[in-house]
Amino acid sequence: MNVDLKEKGDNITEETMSLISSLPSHADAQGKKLCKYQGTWYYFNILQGVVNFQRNFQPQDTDIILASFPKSGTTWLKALTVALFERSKHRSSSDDHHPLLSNNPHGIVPFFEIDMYLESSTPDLTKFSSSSSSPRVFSTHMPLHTMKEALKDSPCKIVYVCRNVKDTLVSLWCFACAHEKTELSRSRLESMFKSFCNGTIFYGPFWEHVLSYWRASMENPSHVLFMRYEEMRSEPRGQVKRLAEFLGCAFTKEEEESGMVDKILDLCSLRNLSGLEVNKSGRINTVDHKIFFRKGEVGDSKNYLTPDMENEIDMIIQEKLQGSGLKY
Ligand code: PAP
Repeated sequence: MNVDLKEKGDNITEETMSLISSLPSHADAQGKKLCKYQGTWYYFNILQGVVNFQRNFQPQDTDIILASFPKSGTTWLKALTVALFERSKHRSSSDDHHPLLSNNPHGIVPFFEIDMYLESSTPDLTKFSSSSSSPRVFSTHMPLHTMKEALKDSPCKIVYVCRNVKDTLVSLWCFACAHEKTELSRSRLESMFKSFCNGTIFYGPFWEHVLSYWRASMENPSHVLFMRYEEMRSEPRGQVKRLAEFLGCAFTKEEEESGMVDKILDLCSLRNLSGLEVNKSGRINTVDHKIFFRKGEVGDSKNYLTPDMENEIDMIIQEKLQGSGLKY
């Protein structure tokens, strides 16, 4: 076993270390090591979370899994899903007991591999109740093929949110710099751009990720819902209604007439969530809640990527998605 693979503070078992030593690996521009497992690049500690999840997760038929490539709208999707299921319990969005007012969406809907299964192979799932009004809701950045065996043909519902690749890349860069409390540096953007394009970025290749969910949504639309961040921005009412229908909690006519759709959208808006005390000052793991909220603008990448960078990404995506029916 190669002990050098082990990074300080990581909870990696001997067995996983031995697995890692058999996998392709590389270091990112910061020197942090990643390995390629089942077609996807993971930091070593996160791979432990993936393996723990694969071995131990027991799905329930009513489970809901919110999936995404990082920086594609996960926080928003989590908030909307929580708000949809909580709406019967909280008539008013200013209700002090609403979970979104006292917790960040990531604290309410944990990631399998980054939160729940990172430190423990058998996390306590008892706090996740499943009742007819609120099923268990989890999230992940893993591609669908990595979850397939663990889900054991469960009819659980999976919602995938996808975002324009260039905006995703810029959002990732801004997040990384904010997390490390460094200035936005061009060299950092360029190195992330390279690993994004050659597929070696954390959770990459992007195209494999998005295609795993896209194909499943085409084959089985009642199992996988494919959403787009840009459509959520441009027609939020239609998209939140679509989400509610898929989740089995469609808005009633009375709810629509009473303005419930807009109430949920207001509660979950970037402006509202980022202004809440819990999101201005709290943190989850080592991440300040506030850095999950930035601009939320469609097309913001234009302000940072050069035309050459944009062309290169466009060409790669066009080539990789060819024939899939998925368009950007
Ligand atoms: P994650 O992968 O770390 O969970 P994720 O929430 O997927 O991050 O993506 C963050 C992006 O969503 C940020 O985009 P930006 O960097 O281009 O601004 C963030 O601003 C945006 N975002 C967060 N919350 C919301 C929200 N409530 N509505 C719209 N966009 C949001």
